Amino acid sequence: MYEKAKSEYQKWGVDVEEAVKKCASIPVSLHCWQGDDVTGFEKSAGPLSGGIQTTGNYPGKARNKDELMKDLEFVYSLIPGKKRLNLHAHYLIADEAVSRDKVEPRHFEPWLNWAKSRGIGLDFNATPFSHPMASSGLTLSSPDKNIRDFWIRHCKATRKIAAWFGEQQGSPSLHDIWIPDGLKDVPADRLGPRERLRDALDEIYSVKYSKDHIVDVVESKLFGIGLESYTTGSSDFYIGYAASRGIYVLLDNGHYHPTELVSDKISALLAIFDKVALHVTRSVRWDSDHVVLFEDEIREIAKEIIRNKAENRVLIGLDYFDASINRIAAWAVGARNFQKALLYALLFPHGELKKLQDSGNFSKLLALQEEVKTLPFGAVWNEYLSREKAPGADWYSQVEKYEKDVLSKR
Ligand code: RNT
Ligand code: ZN
Repeated sequence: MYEKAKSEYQKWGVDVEEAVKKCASIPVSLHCWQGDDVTGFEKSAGPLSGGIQTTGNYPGKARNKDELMKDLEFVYSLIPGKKRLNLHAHYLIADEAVSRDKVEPRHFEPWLNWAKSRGIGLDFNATPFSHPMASSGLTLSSPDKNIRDFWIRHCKATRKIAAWFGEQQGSPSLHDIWIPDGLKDVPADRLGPRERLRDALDEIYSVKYSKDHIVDVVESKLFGIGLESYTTGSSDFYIGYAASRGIYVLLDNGHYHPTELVSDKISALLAIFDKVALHVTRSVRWDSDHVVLFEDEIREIAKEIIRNKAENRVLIGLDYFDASINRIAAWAVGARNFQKALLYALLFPHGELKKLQDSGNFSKLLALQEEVKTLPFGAVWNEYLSREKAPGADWYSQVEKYEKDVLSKR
């Protein structure tokens, strides 16, 4: 079936062997937080807050670093392609309680060793939510200088850790700042919080690191639960901020109005910035962070990465958390689907289609784009899985076994 598929794609000028090889080389950062509903390992871990929410109470979630690492190892074995791991600051490993503004590289040494021995690069996130100092809904844009300073110290500490990862692992670590800051009801001052956020970020980024070690990004949002009327870190704010400060933006496709598409934003940013980062997710009516599907917008995002030859410029990460189903399955379904989207995009005759657009032949362009959709993609996907030593469509039986042997005993 693979040989047959290859010759079908050949007719469209698509080199399938090349596509399969390329797909295996594009790094995708798996989010650690699907494994435990964004809880983390802090001694005083409280409920998830900051306008985001996991729903569901499926049994078997990872309760400590050993369980999370074990689950990740299993999940990685179910997914083809080149993997990274995206950690949050509250996944620190320490015997004692450590204040968020005092996290240090040594608290992440076990993670680095674990990742290095598996050839996995680490990415990192500041964690300015699920914390008493974030209980007002305002962190870096708070009017309270104590609160702002606390989170400035936190973000400086997390950037230091990311830069250390980058140095140790030989590939830059993506450092993402997302803050929940916003207001539930009609603001009396919209500019003040944004000016405070700007100044806080300036203070955080005044510490300079090599670009070989860290890639700094800021992640905007539309609104959070309980913070519906105003978001300090809006898209406009961060694009302007990043452009003027020589850093980058991260696009989370759950963070826009329902008819705004991240697939369209990628090229808008690539025309201006040399990099853009992604959080790939699925929002159902709101930023619900449902498991990623193999659906139109996800394929379109992948096409934008591939057809612009931007696989080294678009830093891909996943970001969703579903606690209502087996968490391993949630991780694997979403990650396998994004792999599918990448491979699907790599099998598109982009050059031909672009020529049709540029020559104004829009009838043929429409006709061919629709024909490409039914080429024998499944046969190539199966071949890709077997070359990557990842299981085929029967992978779920392994999850059932893991659930019986491991998760059900927790
Ligand atoms: C929240 C952002 C953010 C978080 C993670 C846990 O809306 O998407 O990226 O999901 O940092
Ligand atoms: Zn996100």
